[in-house]
Amino acid sequence: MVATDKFQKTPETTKFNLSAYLKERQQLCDTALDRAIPIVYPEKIYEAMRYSLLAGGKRVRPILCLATCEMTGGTIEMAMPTACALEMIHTMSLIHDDLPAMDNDDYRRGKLTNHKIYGEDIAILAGDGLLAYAFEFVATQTPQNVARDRVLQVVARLGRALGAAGLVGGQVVDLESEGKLDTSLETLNFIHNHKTAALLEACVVCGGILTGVSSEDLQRLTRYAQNIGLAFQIVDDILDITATQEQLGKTAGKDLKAQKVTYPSLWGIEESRSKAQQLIEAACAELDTFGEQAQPLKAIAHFIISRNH
Ligand code: GRG
Repeated sequence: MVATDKFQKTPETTKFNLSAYLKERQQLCDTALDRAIPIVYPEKIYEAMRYSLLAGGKRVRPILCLATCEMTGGTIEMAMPTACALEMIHTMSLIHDDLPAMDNDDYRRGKLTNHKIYGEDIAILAGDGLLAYAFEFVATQTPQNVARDRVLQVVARLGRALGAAGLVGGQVVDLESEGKLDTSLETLNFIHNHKTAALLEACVVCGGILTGVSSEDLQRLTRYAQNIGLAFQIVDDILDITATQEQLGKTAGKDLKAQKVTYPSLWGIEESRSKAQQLIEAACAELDTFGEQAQPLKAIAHFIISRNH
């Protein structure tokens, strides 16, 4: 897809073509991820890592990172290693989330889960391999025109987003809340701010760190990302009820079965949709200061609530 396709000229204005943009970016990310992990000895672990990493997926996280870097004056080349690392980290979290000791799921991204193909031992190690390699990849592959102190900041942000202060912490509280139908909205927000929004925030913030944005702009990017992060999860909860296994590429209706409190179970589907819409509007307002350049990030925010998978 050529870059000029991203903007369709209309008489009054320049309209952003999100589907062409997403298709182009998904292809760029898929190619970079494919090249990032060649198969060498011991082949089994590289095959297991690649199985889940290249199984499809919307690539929302790397695309957010690339889009933020470009919006703030950087290039795709500057951000691609960080974008790939974010997708490696996201994929490893999906592999571990699907394990019998966690959510125990058989399908992910329309395919059998990693442990169903390679066994639990290799699936755990495939996740570990992707996690470790993500950090190595950012540190060694980010081009030299990005100052090393920025790379160091990215590494620190990634570590914080993943550990007990981020994904791991959110997952722990999520596991503890299973079967507890009296889980409060405060706890639900804690789970999803950590389990889902923290990584989405890291995607956007790291894109800005790579170009050295001001602390004010970093605050704006953070608020944009936190809002889209929560909206993303609200939509995820709605889709778990309304979408089919074919659309989702994973088992549908899992939250109800696991007796999990979700946004729709607290607010109902319509109210949840309207809250997600409000969050997206608030997110986009944070980017007004970036003018026309913010079109991709604003369009991605709207995609997050209009998606059906
Ligand atoms: C990070 C060290 C470390 C361990 C992982 C298992 C775990 C700890 C955390 C669970 C994180 C998790 C699975 C959160 C759910 C996030 C979410 C909404 C995933 C779905 O994302 P999509 O829709 O999926 O972007 P695709 O397949 O399109 O990428």
